[in-house]
Amino acid sequence: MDRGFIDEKTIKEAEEAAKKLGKDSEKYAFLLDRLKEERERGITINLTFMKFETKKYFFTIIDAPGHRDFVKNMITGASQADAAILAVSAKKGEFEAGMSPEGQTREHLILAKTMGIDQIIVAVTKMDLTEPPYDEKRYKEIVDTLTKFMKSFGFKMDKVKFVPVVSPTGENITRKSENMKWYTGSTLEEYLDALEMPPKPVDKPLRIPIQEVYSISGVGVVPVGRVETGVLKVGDKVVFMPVGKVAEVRSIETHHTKMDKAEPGDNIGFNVRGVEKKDIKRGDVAGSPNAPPTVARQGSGHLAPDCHLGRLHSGGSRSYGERSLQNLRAGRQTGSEDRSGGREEPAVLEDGRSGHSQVQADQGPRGREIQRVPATRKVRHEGHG
Ligand SMILES: Nc1nc2c(ncn2[C@@H]2O[C@H](COP(=O)(O)OP(=O)(O)OP(=O)(O)O)[C@@H](O)[C@H]2O)c(=O)[nH]1
Ligand SMILES: [Mg+2]
Repeated sequence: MDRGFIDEKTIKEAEEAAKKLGKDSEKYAFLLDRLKEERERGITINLTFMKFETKKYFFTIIDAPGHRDFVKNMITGASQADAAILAVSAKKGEFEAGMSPEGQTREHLILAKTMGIDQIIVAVTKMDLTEPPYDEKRYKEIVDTLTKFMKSFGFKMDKVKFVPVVSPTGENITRKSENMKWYTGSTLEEYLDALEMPPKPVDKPLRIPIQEVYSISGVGVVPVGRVETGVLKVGDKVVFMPVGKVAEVRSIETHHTKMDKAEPGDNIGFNVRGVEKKDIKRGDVAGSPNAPPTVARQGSGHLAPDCHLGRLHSGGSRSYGERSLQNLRAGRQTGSEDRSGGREEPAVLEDGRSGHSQVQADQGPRGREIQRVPATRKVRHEGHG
């Protein structure tokens, strides 16, 4: 807001909605939380994408939910991020809750690491609500606890920054705080500018994992996703896998701005002619018909069962709502990063551990001959898997 990327009208609208619900203190949260349920419950549910520019970069902010009920959306958001800002409350009891065994701060750090995000800016928020306010000792305690935990989880701490902030007033976000003279580090905005830009693999074949598909009246089908590799241009033909349908790209947009081509890292919506909305789904991948995304029934990868799923057995099976991961069958685990320095090929990957597994889909990827699993089905635990 301090940088003028949110217009007056949007700010007014958020303020009024907050007033109406008697939640004046949440007017800024309402800028990103726009669903009725989000505003009533005072939590983020959906992902919100918003553009933002610093002196150095054009950012897409992905606001992701912290609440554990919506962790699936958080994972989708994290999968598209190059870096993360983790907001951690300094308020008495709130930090402790986040770091408890079931806590959300703990879970978000584990997920960020699992999704390959190593650049993290930890914003220690609510510094105005510490006892006493703006307490340096409380900040240091939080930094120490998080540093220990993150180190044990394999984060390289030279890529992790900590900054004490007060969100509603913007202290240490866009300007140094008068109330925290003891803090000598950079502002959050300066840390954003110091992030390292990941390489842009423009020479690789086009791959756009689809996050959502819209059908907009007067426009047509608009898949949304982030370009991971390659380049997409207006007029190009694209193929959506696994359905295998080819379509033509009529326009590309990022944050309501038209563009002629999109490159790795760009979050885009692109209007296509030649497919229907029902043909494509979250989790599908768009690519060039000359070098289409391949579809496999078997593969190997680094798996990290999290506390929602529990243990993962060799030979166990598990089904997922997202059909790209239907009924994974864990094969032999070929390695392990068991933090207790455990066995090479354990039969079970426990919660909190990770290891290389060979996996196989019981059903083939979705084709016309294969029954579709309803998208709303929750992650389910089968047998003892
Ligand atoms: N006093 C004070 N209040 C804050 C600060 N940061 C956030 N809040 C308040 O805390 C409440 C929750 O803030 P949100 O921005 O919704 O928190 P969030 O992390 O996005 O929450 P989820 O998206 O639901 O995980 C709101 O009422 C904010 O105004 C702060 O630094 N100081
Ligand atoms: Mg939120």
